[in-house]
Amino acid sequence: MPDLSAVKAALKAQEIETPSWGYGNSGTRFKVFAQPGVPRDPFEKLDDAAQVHAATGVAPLVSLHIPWDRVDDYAALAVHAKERGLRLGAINSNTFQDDAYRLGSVAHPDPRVRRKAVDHLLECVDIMDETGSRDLKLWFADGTNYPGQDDMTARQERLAEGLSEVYARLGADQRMVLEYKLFEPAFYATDVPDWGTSYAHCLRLGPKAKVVVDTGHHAPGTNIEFIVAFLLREGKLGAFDFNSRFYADDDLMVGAADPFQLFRILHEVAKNGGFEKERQVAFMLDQCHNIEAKIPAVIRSVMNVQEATAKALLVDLDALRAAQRAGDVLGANAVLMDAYNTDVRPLLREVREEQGLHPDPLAAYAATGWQDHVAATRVGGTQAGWGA
Ligand code: LRH
Ligand code: MN
Ligand code: MN
Repeated sequence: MPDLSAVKAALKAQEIETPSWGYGNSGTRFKVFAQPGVPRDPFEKLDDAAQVHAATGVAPLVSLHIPWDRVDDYAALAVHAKERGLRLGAINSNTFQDDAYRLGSVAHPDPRVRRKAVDHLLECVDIMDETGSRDLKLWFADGTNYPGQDDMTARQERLAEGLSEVYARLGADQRMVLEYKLFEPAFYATDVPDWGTSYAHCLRLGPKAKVVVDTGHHAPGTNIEFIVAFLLREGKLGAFDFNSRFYADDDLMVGAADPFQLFRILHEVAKNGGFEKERQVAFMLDQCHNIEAKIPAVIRSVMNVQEATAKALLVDLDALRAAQRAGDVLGANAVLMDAYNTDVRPLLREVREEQGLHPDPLAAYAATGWQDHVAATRVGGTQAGWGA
């Protein structure tokens, strides 16, 4: 059986990164429902993220999205974070919301548009220098809608060229993490559609380039844990963008749609050493809260990741391996299911109490009165960034 004190230590050491855009108003292309008290600028987003960290104790990092989180003074933003016990996490680039990007960004046929896109990515690295962020997170909306629209091979060439220019600009401790997505907004061919494409680019770029697995970016039925296991084996898993999906890139709370899938993913992480700090796997959320209250939704998401992590850490690996060696199909499956079916909530309550935290993060947050405070004092909250 796994050593319970080691499980607890791992749970206490876990760091989950929350997205600045999860605190802002968001919606679908049909409607954005504004909520009272939503942050009006990146400083206030950090104030909200600090509430999540205070309640859970495991969410000290916040990802930024540029230009949604553009400020005059990033060093001041980093100080603001530090004063609240937070650190600035990944800098997410945005090469998808400008009119110039109609035919793509780094893979665009026009070199002037490619220059603009690469310049934006370089600016993001400048921002990382100021915020102390380790990761540049890249996702490209690039692709084509119609067969024949552009040359797929030429687009790969342009993408590789842009990436290598940005890679060369990274500092010694900085990384580039490349996200893939099968669909949307391009509907015929996406330029980085899958982990294999991302992996191939990262491999050519070098050790500072790694793959991001966004759990909402696959075809239905994809075995995401296989991808995770493969990338960990190759030392190429850089980060997760956690969220849940029922249909497409739904960006719902992680662990809401399929907690079993989240467990299976985190089991591969646990088994393959992915929770070890030296592996530098970033556990980020990438989700939006369109109709539910935002801060409690982020807290719930953090708790869902913690619960799935606890279950993954409770898998009896000795028993699992013995059953696997013996060819005991049902026995091996039962070992996994035993861990998954364990109610880990009492364990997590204990872990939190040992950390000096309230055992119930949602109750802890509700008791702060923060929601009423911000609803009364913040007028005119900003949108998360899209859906206007
Ligand atoms: C693209 C994506 C990517 C973006 C974020 C807002 O679908 O997952 O990570 O930066 O959404
Ligand atoms: Mn994402
Ligand atoms: Mn997405």
